[in-house]
Amino acid sequence: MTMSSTPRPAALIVRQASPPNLEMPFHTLDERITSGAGHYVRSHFPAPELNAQDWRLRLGGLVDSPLELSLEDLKAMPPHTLTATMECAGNGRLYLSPRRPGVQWDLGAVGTAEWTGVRLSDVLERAGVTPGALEVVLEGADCGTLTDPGRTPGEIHYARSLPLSKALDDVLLAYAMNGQPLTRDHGFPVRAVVPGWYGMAAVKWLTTLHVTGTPYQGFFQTVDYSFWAFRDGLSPQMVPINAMLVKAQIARPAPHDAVKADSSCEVTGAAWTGNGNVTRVEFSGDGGQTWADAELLDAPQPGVWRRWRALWQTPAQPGPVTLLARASDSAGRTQEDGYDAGRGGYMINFPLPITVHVQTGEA
Ligand SMILES: Nc1nc2c(c(=O)[nH]1)N[C@H]1C(S)=C(S)[C@@H](COP(=O)(O)O)O[C@H]1N2
Ligand SMILES: [Mo]
Repeated sequence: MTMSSTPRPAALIVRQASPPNLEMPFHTLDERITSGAGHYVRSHFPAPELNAQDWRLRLGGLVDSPLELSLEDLKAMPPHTLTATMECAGNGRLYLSPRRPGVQWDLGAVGTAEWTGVRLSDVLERAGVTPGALEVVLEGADCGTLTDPGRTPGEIHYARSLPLSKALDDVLLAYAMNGQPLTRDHGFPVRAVVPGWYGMAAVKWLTTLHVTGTPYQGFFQTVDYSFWAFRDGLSPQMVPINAMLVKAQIARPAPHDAVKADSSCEVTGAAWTGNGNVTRVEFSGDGGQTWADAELLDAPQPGVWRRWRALWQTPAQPGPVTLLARASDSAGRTQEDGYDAGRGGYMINFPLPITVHVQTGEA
């Protein structure tokens, strides 16, 4: 299904030129699947230049037989294709006040793609995971040093771990995006895809899998991409960011657009969650005083956003107006107002205020 007033594909917005950190102009949201060229890029280090012939995936640690697989080996295994919405955990950081350090993402560090590759569980089964295994560490070929949000202990590789249960469930080692080989920016030749989780888990330029019996404590698991969780009535604990929180975003009208007074305005957007399906999207054209249900345009599909639309009767009075959207999911969660500072600039899922300007006459 195509949304009405189809926008032209637009270039990505450059938030940082090198390494490339690029976001989709979210007001161009159109098809459910984002084009490869329209999908945001989030990289901490310069993209390594790997070639398909020499690339190897090494699997070691708590396994019966360590593996070394070529791209051909992977492609000889049963292929699987899945669609996943991936949001950077810092998406929407621009809406935090006071400003938090990090890339100042607007609405576009999110996208949906169809990924093809092999199941991580098939690779793990081939090696034979031994008793006592707890996590799988995924490491990329990219490396460097950072000073923000903390100083790295010299040069490090990008790496994240997954609990064994997630690794054996639905994680893909993908070599294709929307039917094409991965581009360099998206992790050529192979990256992980972790359905329902924020993007930081989807390790690009994957070269190493290591099965461990203790929780991995790497930089991107602790210093970065962790948050203070309040659990069991205890003092807050640092927990690695994992599943995406429920969230709706408005695509059109775009922030600061002019809209015609006393008219019917179509509002469109998308909503996603890491826990089941989005079941409801509500829209407010008056800064949250009143809400009405939006229409969901896509069938439910776990891990994939649903586009939505609402018809908004604009006020007769000219002036600025705040639009809001709020989603709920099948896990019974609804976006909450306010931002928990313990999230440290990540997991920004309060309803984002989109200001538009109502104009009389020629809007
Ligand atoms: N090796 C490696 N993998 C990585 C990253 C990285 O910097 N290096 N960034 C992560 C983050 S924070 C996100 S949001 C996603 C972005 O994937 P994309 O660039 O394909 O959109 O990749 C993840 N995987
Ligand atoms: Mo991210």
